[in-house]
Amino acid sequence: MHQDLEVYLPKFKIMLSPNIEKLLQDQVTKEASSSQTYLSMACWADVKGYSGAAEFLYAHSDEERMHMLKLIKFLNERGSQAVISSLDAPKKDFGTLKEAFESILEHEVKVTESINHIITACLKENDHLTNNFMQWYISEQMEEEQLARSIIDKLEMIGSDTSSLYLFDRELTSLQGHE
Ligand code: OFO
Repeated sequence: MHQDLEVYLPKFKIMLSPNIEKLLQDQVTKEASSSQTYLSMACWADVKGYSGAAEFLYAHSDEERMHMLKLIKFLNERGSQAVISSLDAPKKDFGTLKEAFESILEHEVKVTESINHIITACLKENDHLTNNFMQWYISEQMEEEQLARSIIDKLEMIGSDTSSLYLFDRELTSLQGHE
C-alpha cells in the first residue's frame, strides 16, 4: 500500500472503541480455541469408531474457523488489525459420546455468554454497527446450543443400547449446522 494511503484510509473507517476492539480480539481467540477443541474431539471420535460423530465434529471445527475468520475480517475492516494468539492444547479424551456432547453444550453456553457480553458492551457504547454484526453470532449460538441439547436427549434415550448408538452415530453425519 502507498505510504500516504496507510495514513489516509483509517479516517474513512468507523473505528472501534478500545474496549469493543479488545472484546472482539478475545472472541477471535475463543473461536480459534473452539475450532481446535472440536478438531481434537473429532480425532477422538474417529479412533473410537464413531465415524458419524467424527464427520460431524470435523465439519463443526471448520465452522468455528469460519466464525473466527468472519471476526478477523470485521476487525481488519474497522481500522484494527486482528491479532492471532497462541492457544492451549485442547484435551484428548472425552469419555462417552454423551459426555462429549455434554462438554460441547457446556462450551457453547460459555461462548453464548461471551457473545452476550459483547452485545451488551456495544449497546452501552452505542456501537450499532458492531451490535448488528454480532447478531449473526447470537443466532448461531442459539442453533448450536439447541443442536447439542437435542443430540444429548437422543443419547440419553439410547443409553447403553449399542445397536441404536450405531444407527444414531450414522445419523450424525446429516446433523450439520448451517455455517
Ligand atoms: Fe462459534 O459457535 Fe460455537 O463456539
